Amino acid sequence: MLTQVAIIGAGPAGLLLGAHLSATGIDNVIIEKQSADYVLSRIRAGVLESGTVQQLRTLGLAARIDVEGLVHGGLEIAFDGRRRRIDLGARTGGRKVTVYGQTEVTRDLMGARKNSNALTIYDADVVLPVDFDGQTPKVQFKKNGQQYEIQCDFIVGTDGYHGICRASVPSKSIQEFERIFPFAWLGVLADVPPVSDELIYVNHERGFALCSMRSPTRSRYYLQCAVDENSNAWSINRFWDEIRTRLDAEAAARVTTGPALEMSVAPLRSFVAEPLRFGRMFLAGDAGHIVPPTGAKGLNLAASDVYYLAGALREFYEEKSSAGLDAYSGKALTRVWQAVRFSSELTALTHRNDKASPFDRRIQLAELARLTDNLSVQTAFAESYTGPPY
Ligand code: RFL
Ligand code: PHB
Repeated sequence: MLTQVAIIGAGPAGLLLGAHLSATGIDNVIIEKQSADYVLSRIRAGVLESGTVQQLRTLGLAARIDVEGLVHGGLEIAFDGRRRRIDLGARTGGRKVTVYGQTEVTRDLMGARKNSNALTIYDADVVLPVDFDGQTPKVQFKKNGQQYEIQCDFIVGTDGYHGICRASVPSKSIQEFERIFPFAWLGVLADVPPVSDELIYVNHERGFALCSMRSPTRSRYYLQCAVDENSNAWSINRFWDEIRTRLDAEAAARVTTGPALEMSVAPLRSFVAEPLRFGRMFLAGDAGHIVPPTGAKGLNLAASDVYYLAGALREFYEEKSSAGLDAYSGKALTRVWQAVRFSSELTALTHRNDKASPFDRRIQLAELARLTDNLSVQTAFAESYTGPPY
């Protein structure tokens, strides 16, 4: 097989890149190790920056998001028994975020790809990027026991944190930066109305909590828990009790409980690989970097990487210029480190740290008061939360 760009991984990063390339007539193939149904069964992100939504709109893929997406102009931060609103729109000259599940973004992208001629190979085994340090890179894989090879101009690794692309780079050519947080999130998805129209980020002595949503009838809640927490040890009633305990009385009284559609534990980690280019192979999305979910940046960074890379590939094919490809890694990493900084800071601000002294706890509360009382601090927060323009 022959193609111009071989994309490894059909998560949101791979599918969005495929959509951009197909829209500019660049031939591309996506190779995914899971089935399409499995990819759609993963419950993940929920908050989209306007740049992410704008990309889907430009590609003509926002019909559903424009109807079903919930545009949020603010959020609440709860601590010390009180709740304070941050007006994202007012602090940023009108920038807002859209609550729309990653599952739905993926479904929209998959649907569009199905209607185009672009090839997606699901259930591929032993996927391997090879010869990306030379002029003729290839992707090898097995499907139904048969071996295949795709020759291409470029390989893009959008195969997530555990993928094969970053792992295929010789260790001397890559530098990795990592921070593992000493806690995790226990998440529940439930078909109950959200506690509020906007998200509530809660700092409580017992640990962080987050009240989020997917629609007016579907809620997403998270509780800070131990890294080795076993979700089987949690009944849904225990979960709801703990959510109510971490909320103030007024908000707690508004929590609607119900059975869990999904309950799972996610670790919190920051990770960045540098660079994001190795000869004719590029990394984008979680394959190159991970942030703790607190700042809702992971999917949005995957989208900004793809925006830069798609533009660079278009420039390469249409204008015969490599300048964009040469600049990709630096440009993407600049934005990535800003998001890593923001996500780490917001995690430290909102989570319980068992090693914190009473002094540290007082500083944390003072920081929270500074954020919620001071408009210039809110402006800096709101700019990061809504995402700087590309
Ligand atoms: P993905 O989604 O992991 O997709 C990678 C794809 O590659 C496939 N793959 C392979 N394919 C072929 N060969 C191999 N060897 C392969 N190895 C892997 C995988 O099967 C998969 O289909 O990465 P991508 O596309 O870069 O997308 C990144 C996002 O999924 C991720 O950053 C977000 O979900 C992070 N995240 C959030 N991001 C936000 O922007 N806003 C949020 O509100 C938000 N909330 C979250 C989150 C992540 C969470 N978890 C579970 C870590 C909340 C949670 C709880
Ligand atoms: C979610 O709805 O899954 C979500 C929302 C906001 C975050 C993280 C996750 O900061």
